[in-house]
Amino acid sequence: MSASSTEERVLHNYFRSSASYRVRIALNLKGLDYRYVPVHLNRNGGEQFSAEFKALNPHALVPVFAEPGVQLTQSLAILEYLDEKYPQAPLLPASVEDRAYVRQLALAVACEIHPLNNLRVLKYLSGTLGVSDAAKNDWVQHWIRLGLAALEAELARSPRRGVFCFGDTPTIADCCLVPQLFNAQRFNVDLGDYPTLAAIDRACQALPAFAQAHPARQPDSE
Ligand SMILES: N[C@@H](CCC(=O)N[C@@H](CS)C(=O)NCC(=O)O)C(=O)O
Repeated sequence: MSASSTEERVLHNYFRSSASYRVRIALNLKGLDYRYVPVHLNRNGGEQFSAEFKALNPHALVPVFAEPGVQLTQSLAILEYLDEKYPQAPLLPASVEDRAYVRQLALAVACEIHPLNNLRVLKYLSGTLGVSDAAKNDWVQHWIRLGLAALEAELARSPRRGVFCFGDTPTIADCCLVPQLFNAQRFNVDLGDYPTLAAIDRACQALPAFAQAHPARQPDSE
């Protein structure tokens, strides 16, 4: 059960944003209700650039998470906060070594793949640098494939892998991987090349916490 009412816990986010999707999964895994505040990243030139939103996050990026006493940006910081504040359904393993390993996997997605394909990067490529749509798609697919191939190699050989990235309960690594795989499919990257990652994705999607966090199930979904 949640410690606060839905009105007190708020997630400013966008249905298709993978950083937002990570946090929705974690909130669901922990059984925490929240108020969904949509921020449309394309409409009106991008609602993330409004003065109102930039007062919440000067970086003009979703998600922003807030509950009494705390307002946070950066999805990984939010996931770690939730895990420390609400220890039910832990998102990190027990030992310090295993926790570092799980963070390593999560950061491989969050630092090495996702930032290169963020909306503002793609807008800069096509708008400022005049890159064609075909070249922009090549860019996106290149960085996704490079990152996913490395993760596939890493996880395929990992003795710590279970049904999920680490063992048989979901961790922050799965919270990051699943949205990245959704993103990959949006950009026509075939998951058949990554059988280990695809199997983890299927295991995650079978859990209501992941299924309910899916972009297609959100109130602002188009
Ligand atoms: N490292 C940040 C990334 C946040 C981020 O890049 N959010 C994207 C959506 S996934 C965004 O708001 N993009 C808006 C833009 O590029 O203008 C996090 O993990 O929260």
